Amino acid sequence: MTRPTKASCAALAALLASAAVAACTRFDPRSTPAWPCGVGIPPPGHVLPELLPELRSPPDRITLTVRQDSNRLCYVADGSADAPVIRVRQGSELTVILRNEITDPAAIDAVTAPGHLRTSNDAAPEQDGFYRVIAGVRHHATGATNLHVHGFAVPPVAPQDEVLMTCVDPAVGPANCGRREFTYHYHVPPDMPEGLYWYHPHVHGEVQAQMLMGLSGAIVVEGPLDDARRAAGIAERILIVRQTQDLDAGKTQNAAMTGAPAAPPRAGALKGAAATAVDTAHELLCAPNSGVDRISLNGTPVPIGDAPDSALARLEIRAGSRQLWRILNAATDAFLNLAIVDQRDTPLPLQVVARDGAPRIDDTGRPLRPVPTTEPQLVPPSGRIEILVASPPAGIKAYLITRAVDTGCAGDRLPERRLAVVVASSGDPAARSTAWPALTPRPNLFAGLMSRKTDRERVIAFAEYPRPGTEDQTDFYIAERRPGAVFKPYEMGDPPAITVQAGTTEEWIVENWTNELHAFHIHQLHFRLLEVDGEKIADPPLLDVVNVPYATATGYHSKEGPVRPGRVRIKLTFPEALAGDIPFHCHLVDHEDNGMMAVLRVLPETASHKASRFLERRHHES
Ligand SMILES: [Cu+2]
Repeated sequence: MTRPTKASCAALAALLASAAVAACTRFDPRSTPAWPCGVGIPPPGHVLPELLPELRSPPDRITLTVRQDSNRLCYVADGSADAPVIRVRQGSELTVILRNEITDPAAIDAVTAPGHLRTSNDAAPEQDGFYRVIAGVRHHATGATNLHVHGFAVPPVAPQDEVLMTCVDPAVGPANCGRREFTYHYHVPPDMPEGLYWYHPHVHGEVQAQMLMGLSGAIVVEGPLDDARRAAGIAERILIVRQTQDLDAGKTQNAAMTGAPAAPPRAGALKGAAATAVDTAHELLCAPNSGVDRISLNGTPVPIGDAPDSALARLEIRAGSRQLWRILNAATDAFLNLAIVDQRDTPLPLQVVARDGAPRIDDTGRPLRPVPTTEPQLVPPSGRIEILVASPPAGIKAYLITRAVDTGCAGDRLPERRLAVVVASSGDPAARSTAWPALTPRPNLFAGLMSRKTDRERVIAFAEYPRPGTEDQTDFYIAERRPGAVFKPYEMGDPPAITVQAGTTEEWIVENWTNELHAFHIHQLHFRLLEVDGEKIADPPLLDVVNVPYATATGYHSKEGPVRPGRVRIKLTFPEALAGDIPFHCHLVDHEDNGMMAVLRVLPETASHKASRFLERRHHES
């Protein structure tokens, strides 16, 4: 097959003619010197390639090479630039050799380059009683990359999931990391929940750019549930939603406010008092939102607005049977709100069996029976959902859609979109009505969390302020609220914001003081979600990322202004096996890159602490 030259392709595409574009887009993921990230775009319904242990030699080893083709980046494995699904077994070893062959860091920098303002932004002023706000500075992309295995309960220590110090240098550009290749060795714990995880780069400051350019892939961690599922005849699909564009990258939004300006602090009353309040008067304002960002499903662009069914993935389910769909939201800032509907938009039931790689189980490890629901399922950026989908009734065409999401007045526009057509494939008369396998309870690493005593409660706040100066950019903050706290955007090398002892258990109230949604994520740990905006959650789910509702304007004035923050309450424990420096951050990665990140240090349990916990337990039991 002769391939079109890069120049002719670009020129033809630019000059119009859909036929010419089609000729240029014949999909071939082979990575070659001329086409490092392959050529063309995958056709709708593209099935992702898999790297199974039995196909690897040696079976526990994978090489991922990051290659670049102007403004695209790709993970190349076995010569293919189509990021592979990595499948591992609970309790097994996984080795990933990461090579960096990035040739043009400036192209990465350009993806999130800020615009320039005509009038400069002021810094948030210092005021008695309010947390001091320190401005951030722009990070220039270096082309260094690394690998985060999102959701993995492995230590935050090299050569496992360490992202604060471990990186690999580009082929061309600065050599800050001191190496162009790094070998990660992960010991997947036998009691890590089985389900859908994923990998992506985590070099602070350029995560968004590298992900938008193409770097992300799925990991399936298998265990006995998968054996039972296969035995029950339930087929599986892996669907990855990526984002390929962020129209607001680098842009500060400015317009009218949500509510009235904050009441000025009463002079004298707060004079000299330690800061205890969030300044809402100088926060980032509402934004009249521009366009709609592009997303893709398994690499195929998802249309905006009406599109023929032929532009969508066609997902067939054998009549009378069910499939397990493992769906990853690898978008940089787009939320998904998934539903399956018929042609008249009537929702069809689906069953949620897992979230964020954790099957739905109670605190003792007993599986919760999947319940059919027609409610749309919100999946924040980086979240995963695993659902059982029944074949549509005969003659009914269904759609996998994402419902519109209200992201707040400073957030992005997320209209409803169709992702795929769902049809029953014609008859296998012997089709069994497949039932989700019932399993014997198997406590995982986070079992028993709910019954543990809470040792401490903390309040963590999200805030965002326009960055002072004429660069069109925003500073984002995550900070523990304590008297005298200072809000400072995270920079590499910053000391830990919070230090805890391994073996302790805490509840965190995460507050959102901004006009848009944020997604709280913590590495290494799954937590239980207890409350959202004061409402208790039934069967608190085990998650590694949670949406935090935006703040709302209220009539009343407090010191913090006429604003009530969005709030979630989570419970988390810090296993000894995961001791180390654990990042937590917003997973709208532009926010993370621009400061909304911090580090939790988990100290190994001391002998005396262990002894006192033992005595405490004995006391409880007696
Ligand atoms: Cu955020």
